Amino acid sequence: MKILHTSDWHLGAKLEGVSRLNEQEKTLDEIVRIADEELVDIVIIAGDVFNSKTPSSETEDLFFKALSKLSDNSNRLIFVLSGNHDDPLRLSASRPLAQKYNIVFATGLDPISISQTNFNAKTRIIDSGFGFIKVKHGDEYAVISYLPFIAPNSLMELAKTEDYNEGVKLLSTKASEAFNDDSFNIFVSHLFLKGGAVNQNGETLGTANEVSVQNLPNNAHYIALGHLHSAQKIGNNCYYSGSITELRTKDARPQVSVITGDKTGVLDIKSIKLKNAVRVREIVADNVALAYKLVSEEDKNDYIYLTIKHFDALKSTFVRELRRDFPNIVSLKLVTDRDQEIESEFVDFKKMGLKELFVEFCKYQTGSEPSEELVDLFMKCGGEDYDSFETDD
Ligand SMILES: [Mn+2]
Repeated sequence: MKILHTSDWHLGAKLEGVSRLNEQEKTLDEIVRIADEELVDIVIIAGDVFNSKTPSSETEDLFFKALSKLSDNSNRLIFVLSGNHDDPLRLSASRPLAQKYNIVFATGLDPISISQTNFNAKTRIIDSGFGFIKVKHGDEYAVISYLPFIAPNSLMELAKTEDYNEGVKLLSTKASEAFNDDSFNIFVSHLFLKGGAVNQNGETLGTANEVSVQNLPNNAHYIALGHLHSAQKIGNNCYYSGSITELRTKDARPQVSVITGDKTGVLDIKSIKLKNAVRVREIVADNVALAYKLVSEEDKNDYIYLTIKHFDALKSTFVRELRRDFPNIVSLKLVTDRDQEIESEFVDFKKMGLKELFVEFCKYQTGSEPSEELVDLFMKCGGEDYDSFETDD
């Protein structure tokens, strides 16, 4: 059986206000081609389908079109897990319709109803229960057990424990009781694994909600994870496929993983780079002339974060030329010698108050300014009650 593992699509994500929907559409087409060429039977999307809990209709449209192409006329099973960026209810709104097309949304642990399943599909669900589905493909079987992203407090409540790690262990162990000798056993989750690197430089980030490898089901043949954006292996069998879009300057080159396995375990793992994913580069230059040279040596399709370290204000016309000739520069920081002050031509969110930030957020989401009433209402509510997950991965 062949599985394509991908995660962190972050559809609708923008880079300094620049839309990346066209790029993401091309990347998704590339993933469809890979699934076809590699004769993939099951596609696993391990969370963070969308960048926002309220994706635009354009973004949702892109997602549904991609699912429909990926499903190979319902013969391929598509398993979608919700991540911390997804709204579980919104993500699974199309569940009754999707199931007929062999698309499964795992947004909670309650057994998924399989009554609407297309039993004629080449790869199809034959059983489901608490946190798992069982899949049949020819005379082979796979069990997919899963733990979608659940906010730490709710997860601990659900597992009846006061320790997050313990909660993850209890729930994922229970879901994985369905693993069987006759099946390829896969566990899917969206979480921060201890020791995981947050970028291609291998930097790690200790957080309160990181999970130790030993708390994930040790009887899984393959553990398919989402949340960290650089592809990596942790422990014996835990894999992050990484994001399909470079979202920050230090993100690794996007890829997907194709896993071949059977009831004896993993037979082969292949990493396939996504060529349509645009690179996000960071360039630091001493002066304007050097900046011009360095940027011109880069691919014009790459996005560039440029810093000029010794900027001479008298040469600001050169900056205008730079911007004109290289529209792919998405961020420009100018440091002058006199005071080492960083000037930026772009909006600096860090310097904004809550009210300004809210206005910017509304413009980003809807494309227009919010009404005064809405801004007032937001400020009255405090506007700070947002359930974040410590990192924005
Ligand atoms: Mn993510």
